[in-house]
Amino acid sequence: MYDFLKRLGIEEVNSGVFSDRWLEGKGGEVTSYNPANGEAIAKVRLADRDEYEQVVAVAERSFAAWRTKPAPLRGQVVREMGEVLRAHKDDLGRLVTLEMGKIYQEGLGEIQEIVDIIDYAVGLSRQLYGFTMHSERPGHRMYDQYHPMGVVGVITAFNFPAAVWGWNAMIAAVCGDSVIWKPSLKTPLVAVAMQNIFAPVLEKHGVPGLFSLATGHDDVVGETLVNDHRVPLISATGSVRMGKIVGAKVAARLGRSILELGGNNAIILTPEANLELAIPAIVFGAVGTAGQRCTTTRRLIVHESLVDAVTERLVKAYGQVRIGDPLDENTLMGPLIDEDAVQQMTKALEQVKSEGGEVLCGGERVDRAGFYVTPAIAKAKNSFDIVQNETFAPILYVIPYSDFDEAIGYQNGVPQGLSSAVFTSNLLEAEKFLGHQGSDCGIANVNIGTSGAEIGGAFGGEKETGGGRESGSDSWKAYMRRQTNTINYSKELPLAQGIKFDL
Ligand code: UN1
Repeated sequence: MYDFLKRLGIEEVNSGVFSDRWLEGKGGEVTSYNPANGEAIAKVRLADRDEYEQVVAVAERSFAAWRTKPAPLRGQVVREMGEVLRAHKDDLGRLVTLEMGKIYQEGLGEIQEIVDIIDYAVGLSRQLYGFTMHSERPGHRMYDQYHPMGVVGVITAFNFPAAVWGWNAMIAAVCGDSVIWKPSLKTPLVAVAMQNIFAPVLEKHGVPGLFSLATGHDDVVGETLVNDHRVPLISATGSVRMGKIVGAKVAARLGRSILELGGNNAIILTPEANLELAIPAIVFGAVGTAGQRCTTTRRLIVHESLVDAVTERLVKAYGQVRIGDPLDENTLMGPLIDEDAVQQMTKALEQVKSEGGEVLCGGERVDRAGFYVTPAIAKAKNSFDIVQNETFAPILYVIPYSDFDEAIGYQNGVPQGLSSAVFTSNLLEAEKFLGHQGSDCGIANVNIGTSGAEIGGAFGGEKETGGGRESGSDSWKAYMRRQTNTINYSKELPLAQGIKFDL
């Protein structure tokens, strides 16, 4: 057991169930593996239904107490969480790397996203604005306000095992909500560590159950949480397949959901692109996090005049990507999460060939323990079935175009709509791409890549990406209930719309 794990409170066997204290975890256990060598790191015990019930009951009570604290005071508690997070940043970044396999710089970057969202949330706690409107009735005042909503269920994926919870939990906390976290069973230790470091702060402020943890199987914890009418909002990140199930179940009870599902993100490279910017952006976007971000660049829509030169440069750059132990600071690409991910990548490359594409480089398994592959580039058509689907692996499909409208058609011609980018120095192309007939994605960038969004913006996408928005801008509104208030300070009772109702 590494020393840094002990500093995060991780033991050989851990409970993954926290209400306002650690419960036993009676729903079996999972082993967390290090994808860099396939070895077991530690075990995590899971929630059974009774324990889930305990977690929800505490979350409801915590909400009832927490919502009475003025929002700026809630912000101060969140600020203190930022202090403990900063103190543990290196250890947490290392744990993200150990358990998920992204390189250490990216592990740190992920924790930094939570530090940043905390700073954002602290400022937000003095805002949470509603508008005031002018009433049509004399002696009346009308305004809208946002109230805390309740218990928020946060379901996260393995690829951002900490940050996605952080965006949700910190915003929910300043909004006055309590949070139940159901983490991925591939990365449960990160969740245990996060709970460990924040618990003393919450305890100190008398709300030990504000953030709780219900690690468990989908059919025990997942289903129950999603169907639970005591949880008015479910924020779920993961595959389109998962999102369709979660979205339908939450909608069936008329609950609310924030869905952040798959992406199929493209960069358009026009003849007026600055390739000195574009090439590193493409490589980072496609290869970073071993292609396991929802914002990963999966398609390169490139003008036909540039295809040969650009693919040559990319193949050369791919040959220089240092693949290896993600904790080694020279490494640029770590392993995939597990064996299944390697198989999915191999299958996708077989399929692109069978559909008539050509693999230009990569896709081989690296001969060492762990789940390492070489990143791949394949020439393809946008219409290929395999190109229409998100494969969570470092595969970049190169799709030539001749006319800019055709490029935008390809960009939009997939079921998903998360992130998109164009590289061009041509103002008309850039503006067209950002205009209403341009990119149909939730994120559209000019001269930067598709991944690595800042927390200050609203994060999420359209179509099968699910339509939810998390993180910055006014995403907080989804975590509160909205109320319109009209106050009559006159001595009359005028009705709206000029209606007379004389008794
Ligand atoms: C995700 O992959 O689920 O924009 C989130 C990015 C990161 C977040 C990705 N800030 O790439």
